[in-house]
Amino acid sequence: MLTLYYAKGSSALAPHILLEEVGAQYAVHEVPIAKGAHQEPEYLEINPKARVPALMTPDGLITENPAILTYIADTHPRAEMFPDTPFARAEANALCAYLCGTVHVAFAHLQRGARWADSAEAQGAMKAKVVSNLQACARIIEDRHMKSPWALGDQFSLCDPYLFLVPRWMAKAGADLSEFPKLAAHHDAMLKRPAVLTVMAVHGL
Ligand SMILES: N[C@@H](CCC(=O)N[C@@H](CS)C(=O)NCC(=O)O)C(=O)O
Repeated sequence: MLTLYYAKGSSALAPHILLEEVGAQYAVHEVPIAKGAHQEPEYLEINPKARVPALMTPDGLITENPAILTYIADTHPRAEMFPDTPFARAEANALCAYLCGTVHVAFAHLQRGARWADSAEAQGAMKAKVVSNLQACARIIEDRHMKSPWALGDQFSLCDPYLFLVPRWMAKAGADLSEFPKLAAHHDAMLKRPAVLTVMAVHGL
C-alpha cells in the first residue's frame, strides 16, 4: 500500500492526480502546512525535510516530486505514464527537473523568502521578482518544453499533473497566463479530467 502525505492545494496535487490517473491503491494522510503540522515531531520522523509531498512505499519513503512521480509511473507500467525511448524519457526528466529545481523555487520566493534572507527588505526584494521570474519560466516551458495537447505531445504522461501546478503558481503570484496559450489550454484540458476533479475535491479546490 502507498500512502501520500499531502497538504491541501500544495504541490502534492501532482502525485495525488497521478495516483488517481494510474488507478493506484493508495491512502492519503493530510499534513496541514498552514497549521505547522509539517514541523511537528510526528511528521519530522517520517520526513525530516518538513515538506510535502512524501510517498510511503513498501520499500520506504520517497520525497521530491520528480522521484515520486517516476515511482508511481514505474510501478504502474500499464498506465504508460513514462515514455519508453531514451530521448523522450530525457525530455520528461528535463521538464520535471525544471519544475522542481527552478519553477517551484521561483514561486517559493513569494511566501518562503525567510529561507534565503532574514531582513524584511531582502525578502521584499525577492518577492518583487516572483512575477517576472515565473513569466520567464513560463516562456521557457511554452517555447522549449511543451508540446500539445499534453506536455510531451499526444500521450498524457507523468509530466502533466506536475505542469498543472504552473498556472496555479502563476495565479497565486498574480502572473498573467494569457501570453502562454499552450499552458492555458493544458490547464483547461486538465480541469476536464475525472482524476483531476476527484483530487481537486479532496483538496477543497
Ligand atoms: N522539492 C520539493 C519541494 C516540496 C515543497 O517545497 N513543498 C511545499 C508545499 S508545495 C512545502 O512542503 N512547504 C512547506 C515549507 O516550505 O515549510 C518537491 O518537489 O517535492
